[in-house]
Amino acid sequence: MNRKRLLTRRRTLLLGMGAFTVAGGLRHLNNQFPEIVYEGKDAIGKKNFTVVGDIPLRERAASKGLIYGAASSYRALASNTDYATSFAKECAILVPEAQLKWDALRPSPNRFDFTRADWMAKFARTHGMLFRGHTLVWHKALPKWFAGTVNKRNAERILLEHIKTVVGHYAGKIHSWDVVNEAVFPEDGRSDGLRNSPWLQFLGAGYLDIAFRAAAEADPRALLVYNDFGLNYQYEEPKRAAVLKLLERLKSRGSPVQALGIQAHLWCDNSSKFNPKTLKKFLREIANMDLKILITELDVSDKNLPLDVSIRDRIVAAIYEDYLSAVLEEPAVIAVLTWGLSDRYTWLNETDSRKRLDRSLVRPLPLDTNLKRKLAWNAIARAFDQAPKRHSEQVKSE
Ligand code: 9MR
Repeated sequence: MNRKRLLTRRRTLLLGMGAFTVAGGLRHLNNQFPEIVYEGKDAIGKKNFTVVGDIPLRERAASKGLIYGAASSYRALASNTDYATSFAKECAILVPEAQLKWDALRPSPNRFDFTRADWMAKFARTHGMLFRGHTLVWHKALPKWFAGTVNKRNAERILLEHIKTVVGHYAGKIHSWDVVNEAVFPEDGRSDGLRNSPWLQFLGAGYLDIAFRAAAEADPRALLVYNDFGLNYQYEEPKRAAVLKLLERLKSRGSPVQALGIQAHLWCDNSSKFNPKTLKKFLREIANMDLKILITELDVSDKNLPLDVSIRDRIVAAIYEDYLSAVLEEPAVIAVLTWGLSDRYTWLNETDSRKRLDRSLVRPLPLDTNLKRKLAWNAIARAFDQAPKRHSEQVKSE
């Protein structure tokens, strides 16, 4: 359906007390309930998201040369066997949601604790899943001791030691590493678009080169990824431009970045629309730099949607399908990971919940809290089923 028809077929959802149409926006009615208009394909309409068969997502993806998987916490996998079973059934790759971050691995400046991360690596191996690393360099999830210990004089040594130890620990056993996470933040006002993070303050822009080189040295087989958010929506053009600039700079200096990770935490409101054309053009530009692309943290927040679960699930599913069918047209996209698998375990219930709205739980992921497949699962399955087939040599794996 073309854009014009899409607009004319726009469906309006009216909530709360009053009713008025918002052209392309979300507005609060006397601070009560928001009104949403989602202009995606048949979002609230007739579409029933039919899927053929009950083949799990990992197999549907694999049949197209794609990898599907998800993030999980250690606690969820280790404490809930039904969840662990669903995870192994649906996912071909596991990324620890927190257990490979500095605050998890570094209880003190001189000690590394791999206990939980190793448990997860073993879980992945036991169930024939790839294992993915997140993340070596980030301005968040730093241990308490970091601020009082790391400074301009020792930052390079400490960073190199961290990368050598952690990447070395999983060398040959890991699919890919988010070497640097979220280093671009045009809002900080620098001409190169880089975030004014502690690493930048200690080491200058060269910290990214240092990190990618050290990671390549510690594990020449892992795919080395630059990972970031804010790359999908139309208004995020400055961030896309700054990320492209960063990747070009890294490549021109011979730093071994091999892929872009696009987080894709999506949400539902009309000011946040993605334009498939713009998005695909960006993906092509990345691919033309000889980089692979991974969708690393996909989920769809329903916090602005009405209480009615059936409406929420349809809109969330429509966004999954619209987004994935656009990005999977780009052959350089080799993997899709959702940031969680079941609504029972999602960061959005902690940080972006409906607490101030109606206190209901959010439903951003493919399985519900009882591990039942939702329309979002159907939408992902449909997008994989429709995706063009990749050539197997494009997918780097163990
Ligand atoms: O989902 C993660 C949450 O459980 C952690 O508390 C938090 C801090 O470590 O990180 C969350 O994951 C983030 C990811 O590491 C980077 N992109 C944004 C994710 C959601 O905040």
